[in-house]
Amino acid sequence: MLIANRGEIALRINRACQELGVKTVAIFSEADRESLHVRQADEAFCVGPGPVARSYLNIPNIISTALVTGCDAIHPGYGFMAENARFASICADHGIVFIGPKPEVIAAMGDKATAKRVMKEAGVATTPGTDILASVDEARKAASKIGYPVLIKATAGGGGKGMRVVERPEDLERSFHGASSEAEASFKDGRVYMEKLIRDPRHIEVQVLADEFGNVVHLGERDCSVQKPSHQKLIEEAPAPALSDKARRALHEMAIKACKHVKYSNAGTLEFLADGDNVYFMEMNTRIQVEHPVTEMVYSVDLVKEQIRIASGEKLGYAQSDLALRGHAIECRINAEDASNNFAPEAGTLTKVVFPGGPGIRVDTHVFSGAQVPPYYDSMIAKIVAFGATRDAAIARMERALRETVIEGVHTTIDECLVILATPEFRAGNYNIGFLPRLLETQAADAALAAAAVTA
Ligand code: MV4
Repeated sequence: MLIANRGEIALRINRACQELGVKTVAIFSEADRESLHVRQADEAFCVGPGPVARSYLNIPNIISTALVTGCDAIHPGYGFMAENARFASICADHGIVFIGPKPEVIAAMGDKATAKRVMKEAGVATTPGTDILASVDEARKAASKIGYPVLIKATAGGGGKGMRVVERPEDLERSFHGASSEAEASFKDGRVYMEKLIRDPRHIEVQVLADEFGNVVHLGERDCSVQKPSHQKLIEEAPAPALSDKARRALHEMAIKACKHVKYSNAGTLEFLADGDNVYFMEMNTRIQVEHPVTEMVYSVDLVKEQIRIASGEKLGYAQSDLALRGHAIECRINAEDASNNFAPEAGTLTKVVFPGGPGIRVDTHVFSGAQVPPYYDSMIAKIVAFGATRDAAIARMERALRETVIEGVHTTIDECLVILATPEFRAGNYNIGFLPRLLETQAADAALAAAAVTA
């Protein structure tokens, strides 16, 4: 198998392959020559210089490496090629198995308005709203029918690009054109649609596994509401701490129904917004996600091994009733970023690195003392995952593990994670997508006051 990725997920995939007895081929950029994923794979080939467009996104170089080394399959990980339907079909054209769902399913879920329409057909709850809007006029009519505030979203979007909140009719025209031109500039697709704005929802996602014979299981949900103002997740946990049994069951059932409807195969995640016990489908991610380890810990599964088994044509070896949730797991993302400076990424040498251990702790990372953090890629350098019999036990373990961790040479998100874990809101499980942005505002105001006091 060729691993078309870098960093911790490349190591994660390599580990699954080693355990399954599958030989691996790593690819790397010139900036990643000394990286761990290169050393741990059975073979490794350079596919280009540091910038992603010339290496990890370089389709001809990746495909020729797979062909020259005789690979049967490519695992894309997350990011880069993971949700690229064209790449998946190029793999198929060359007789290489792409580890993920079929290209048509990737394409359908990648178009957010299409995904929503398909999910609605499947009987999944969606946010009140429209399909693609043809004009400002149509948008105006839709908004008065839905009721303000509304949200204009880019169909090619996801992650918040090309999204505008519209509070009042007089702002509609400007927001419609703003969202559309941002979408055109980012995705070369300016089409937008509209939804009712859900204020301060929680972001809850359901993990699914589906084989190529129509068998589908869910592996519960994760709460990923602790997000930076840039929509990047910082802390995730499983199960979601504040959800009624009824809402939880509805989420799981909708996820299964959705997968059967679209004939989904391989691992996937359905993202929902939760407003109290009302849940609405938002997007589907057709890949393994960064936060998959929290699910692995509470369901005792290896999601990457399952992906490989499914892609090689095996049936799921278990039914829903064989899967049981046990305990609680929390993940903190350790990024090479300055949390006190809008999480500005930092590149450089990690002069000292010591990771935590002990009961219930899992560390997924590709870095070590002396490793370089190149400037070209995502700033995440490690994921620390804590398991406990209860949520309180998992939190206590996470705090202990974060305090054991030493990373010198760059700023990291460790201290910010400790601040979050100590808040009454997080401890009570009482947080939503507005929580971290509000906490950061408070921290910035406190810092300004402290600076003023020093000056005085
Ligand atoms: C929403 C929403 C409120 N109401 N849709 C943000 C990124 C994109 N994937 C969808 N997003 C949202 N869609 C409606 N109808 C609020 C967000 C949102 C958000 C969602 C999940 C996690 C963090 C978020 C931060 C800001 C806004």
